[in-house]
Amino acid sequence: MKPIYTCFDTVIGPSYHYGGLALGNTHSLSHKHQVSYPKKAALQGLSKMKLLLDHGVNQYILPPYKRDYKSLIQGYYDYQGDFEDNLKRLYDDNLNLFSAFFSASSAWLANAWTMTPSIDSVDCRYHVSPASLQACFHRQLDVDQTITLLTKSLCSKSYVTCHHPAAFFDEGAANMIRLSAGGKGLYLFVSGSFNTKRFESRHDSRSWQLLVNQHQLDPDYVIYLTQHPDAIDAGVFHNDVISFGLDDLLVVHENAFVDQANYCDTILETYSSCFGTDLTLIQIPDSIFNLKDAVNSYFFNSQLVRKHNDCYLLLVPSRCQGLPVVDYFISEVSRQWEKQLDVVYCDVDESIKNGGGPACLRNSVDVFDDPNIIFDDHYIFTESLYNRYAHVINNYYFDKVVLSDFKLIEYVCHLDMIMSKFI
Ligand code: SUG
Repeated sequence: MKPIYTCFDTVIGPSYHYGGLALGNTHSLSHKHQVSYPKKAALQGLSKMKLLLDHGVNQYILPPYKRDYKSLIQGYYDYQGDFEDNLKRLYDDNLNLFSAFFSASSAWLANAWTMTPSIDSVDCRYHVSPASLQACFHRQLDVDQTITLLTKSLCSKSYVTCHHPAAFFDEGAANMIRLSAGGKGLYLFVSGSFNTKRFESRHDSRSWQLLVNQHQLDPDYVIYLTQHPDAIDAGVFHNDVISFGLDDLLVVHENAFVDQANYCDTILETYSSCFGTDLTLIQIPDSIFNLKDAVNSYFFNSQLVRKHNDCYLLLVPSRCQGLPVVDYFISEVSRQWEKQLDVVYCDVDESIKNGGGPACLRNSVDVFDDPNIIFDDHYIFTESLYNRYAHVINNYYFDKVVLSDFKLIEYVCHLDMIMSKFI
């Protein structure tokens, strides 16, 4: 069976705000405590899913992750005092923790897990590893819910093995690229470097080694890469901020990896020896588009998808419109790659202001069976689900939010009420 490229996104949650909480993420740091627009953010995310649906992509939608604000805050105060007072108290005592408790960072599903298809494993099962997200406390708070989602509702136990999160730093599929020639995958697993000057890295190579074993992947179809420390210091906190790829196309900034020239040769050679065909590798030179441009524009976070008819679609962040790099890329791709690629702009700018572009908002997997037997069909994105969720967002989400709004118990009750609409 031909693989069905399958995407998963969540609805961006109603408490969406700019907490400035994310390690090494210059967008999050520079928007710290600015006014946020949760309704706009959620509608942008939903429109991205609709665009993919309209292009015939197999898309799943998950409700926003739920946070039990009361337990988090009362737990912090050892259940002493009343919730209403403690809300205000935490805001004054520890603003970052307050923000972390209200974070809607589960929206960036690319970091939630890493899933590999049955064709790649010795036991012919799908495997999924929830990411530990240890680098940022506000993101770690979502891990249990990811485990529950994967084990109790989204995935079929008969086909999918769900592993425990690694005990090492792991930021999920954002640091993985799966190349292929239509069948088995060749994996690029990217992790951070130790010798950075400005920001610590967020992914430990040991997480990938563990995953390769647990998912029973063929070691001959795995390449480990290390992020260039200059890239991390420029704000490349995940590899999907500096490269993207799928099947026989790999697009990468010239300064993404340590020892890049040698590794690019290795990737090209390994691809040819695994599949007997050639990989198209496009390197974007630093001279036309430097690391700062890459981070500011989020060009490399464009979402590349394979459609049913084996044509490809690239959702490029709308803020890249007019940038020379897009013309450069389009001319290189049409010169070097034989497949058809449609390039479409997509506005998820509210999410990018927190460091999450089109590709960060989704997780994905190639499905080699009927997707309905692998995943719970409640989550299949349809026109009617689009209308239902758009209605909830339009009618109940706040237009504007500042962090101090969450000090009010009425606000917090309103968030809980919105969440109940998604069930
Ligand atoms: O972990 N931002 C997220 C963005 C994740 C982007 N994902 C990928 N590149 N795949 C992060 O840095 C900001 C939250 C805040 O500051 O309020 C945040 O968590």
